[in-house]
Amino acid sequence: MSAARFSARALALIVGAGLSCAAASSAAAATIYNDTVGDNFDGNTNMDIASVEVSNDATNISFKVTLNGSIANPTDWGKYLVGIDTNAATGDTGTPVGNPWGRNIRIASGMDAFVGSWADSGGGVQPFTFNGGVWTQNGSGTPTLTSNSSTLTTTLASLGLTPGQTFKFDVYTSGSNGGDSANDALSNPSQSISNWPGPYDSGALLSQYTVSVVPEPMSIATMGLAGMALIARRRGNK
Ligand SMILES: [Ca+2]
Ligand SMILES: [Ca+2]
Ligand SMILES: [Ca+2]
Repeated sequence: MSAARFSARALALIVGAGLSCAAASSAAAATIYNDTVGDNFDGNTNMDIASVEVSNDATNISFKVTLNGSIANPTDWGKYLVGIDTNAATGDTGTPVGNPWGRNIRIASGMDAFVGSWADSGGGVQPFTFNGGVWTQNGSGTPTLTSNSSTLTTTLASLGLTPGQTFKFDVYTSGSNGGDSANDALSNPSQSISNWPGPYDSGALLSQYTVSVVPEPMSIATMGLAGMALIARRRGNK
């Protein structure tokens, strides 16, 4: 076997392995965070977080919120919220309202991004970022609903997030009134509040997620083409 032939074969194996890895990793990685069941103050099972699964691909991030009971009509009035803390030195530190939805919920280290969502009438998802004193809503979406879960999907960009970034967050259930607080908080295994207005501060009880670095479909294709071109060129030079 000539050296040129060997290196072309080796390169083909390497490119092939690279493509396999890229194909596998383009499926979203997921992290599951479990909460105590039965820890919410009012006993409504549609307010009781059982777990939250976070995943992302190159463009989007998803929070699948699973509740301890039905969120379908007539218990479709729940609001499912995500508070994100990307930097301990920035964010909304308002008291008791540290979010764009007027809820009596805050993160002591400043909420930097927020997702508000509801399940009734087909549901809705609203992503926000906080930038030096003002909350901005960055588009809107629709949750994927099952009888006991709501998956909130939005772009990484709509929350100011980038691949490789690690952030802290909490997920809250809340009611229909503007001043309602966190009936349940994912990152607190004990009861969060004792009445609807709360207030609630996640404080240091936060979860953590690192945005997976996933190749764009275009870069996978480019990598494959570049590899094949290199092999063809080497074969031609043999
Ligand atoms: Ca719970
Ligand atoms: Ca912050
Ligand atoms: Ca909890």
